[in-house]
Amino acid sequence: MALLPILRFPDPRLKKVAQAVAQIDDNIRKLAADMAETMYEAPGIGLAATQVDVHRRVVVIDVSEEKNQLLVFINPTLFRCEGEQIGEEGCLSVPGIYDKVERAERVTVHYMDLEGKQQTMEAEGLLAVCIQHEIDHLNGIVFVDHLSQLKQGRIKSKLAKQARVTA
Ligand code: K1U
Ligand code: ZN
Repeated sequence: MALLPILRFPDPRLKKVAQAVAQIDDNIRKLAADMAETMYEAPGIGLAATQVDVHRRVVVIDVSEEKNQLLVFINPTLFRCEGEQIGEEGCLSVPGIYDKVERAERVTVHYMDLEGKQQTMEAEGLLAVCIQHEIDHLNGIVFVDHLSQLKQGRIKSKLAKQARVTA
């Protein structure tokens, strides 16, 4: 397995729309394993392939306390969204920035598992938020795109300042 470098906002590659996976092969299995290792090491509760500059529709998530409930979603699509919740989000591509985003409270997601079987999952709360956040990444959307232009400008300045300090 390998740790993968994570793209930082506002890298334009985060805006690419990922392509569907036609078939699960060794490349996709290795990508999912490397993404899981990268997510756990960061640490984070989710990661989309877009964030590691691979533009395929692959997502890994683990919202468990013990970090032992890895979920791998291939070609996830939101089938049903119900209710609303507003919660604080972070993003491994936007380090140190947290802000409130409105999301659906409950979602039904269709996806393929690593065996190539079509699956349906119902999720609510943090898992539902994380699924929506990661599918946004596959569509080239970062959580800060849900914030006002004013906030986006402030976040870009803050990240540029951080980058100068760490350079
Ligand atoms: O997609 C990502 O960048 C991962 C992101 C997922 C996410 C977090 C919060 C709300 C929605 C989606 C993260 O994992 S940010 C880091 C984080 O939330 C966290 C880190 C350590 C422990 C617990 C949470
Ligand atoms: Zn993110």
